[in-house]
Amino acid sequence: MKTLHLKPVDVVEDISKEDFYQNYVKPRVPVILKNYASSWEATSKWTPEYFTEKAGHHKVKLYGKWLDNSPTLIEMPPVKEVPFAEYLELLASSKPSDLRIFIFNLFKLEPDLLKDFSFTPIMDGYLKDHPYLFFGCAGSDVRLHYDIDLSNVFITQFQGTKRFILFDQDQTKYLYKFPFTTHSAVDMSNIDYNQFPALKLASGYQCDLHHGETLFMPSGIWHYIQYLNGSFSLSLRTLSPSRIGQIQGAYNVLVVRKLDEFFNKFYKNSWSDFKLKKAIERTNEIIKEREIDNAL
Ligand SMILES: O=C(O)CCC(=O)C(=O)O
Ligand SMILES: [Fe+2]
Repeated sequence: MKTLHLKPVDVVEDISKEDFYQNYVKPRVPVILKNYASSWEATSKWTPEYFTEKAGHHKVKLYGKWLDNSPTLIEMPPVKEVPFAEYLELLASSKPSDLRIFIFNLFKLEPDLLKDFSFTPIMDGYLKDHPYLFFGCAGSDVRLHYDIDLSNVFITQFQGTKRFILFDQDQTKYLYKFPFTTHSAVDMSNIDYNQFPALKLASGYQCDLHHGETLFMPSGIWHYIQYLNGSFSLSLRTLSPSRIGQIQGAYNVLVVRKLDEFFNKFYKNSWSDFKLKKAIERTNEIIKEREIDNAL
């Protein structure tokens, strides 16, 4: 990733609600919060062994590498379903694997676990019914995307380290976004600059998130994530801070996604081809415009 322009993410120990709002929420700047989860029992309690004992019998759906499917698909089909304990054993073994579990609301199955953390009152508007867990084996990654509902995310890391690459919404023009989705066409684990040259113009952030730390990802921020070793995260969400963001988020979920599903069903491969072609055309247009501006 040598040619990407990436700067570090701010790190703060403690911050007041007001300063957090003014410096990070409002301007949509990501930040690592060292102490967001410092009073949580979860940071010492939650291990693969603990989850195995508590919830190992539940069946979980495992997902593989996104590029093994059509890259324009929003919903990836699971590759298999296994007892949670079996997956946790693989995760803890440190063996490289693409297998992940995402948007997992284990708390519906095991509500006791809700006692192990709290919604840290640094911000209002938590979506308290939607605490999600994300698990990934060593070497797995999460494609470059932003969250369709445009919520803010507080993502707390457990057991290992994850690397994040982030881009503000104003960088979307360089990121080969598929129309009707919030996903990029670029494989960030191995960027093909011949196919996606505009990536060289994008500027973003990079950070590594370690056990017990929380990354604040503001509404609409693009994120690409690599699991450097087997680990998991808890993600807590709050509504987009602006009314327009809330309406746009609801519209994305209720209208844009549905249209994409509809066209996928009816036009299948030609719809995917169209989306990829558009993603490339629109972004490369920006490069052409810049070249023309520079030549004038
Ligand atoms: O950490 C992951 O596996 C994905 C997290 C993510 O995309 C999110 O919280 O929005
Ligand atoms: Fe996400």
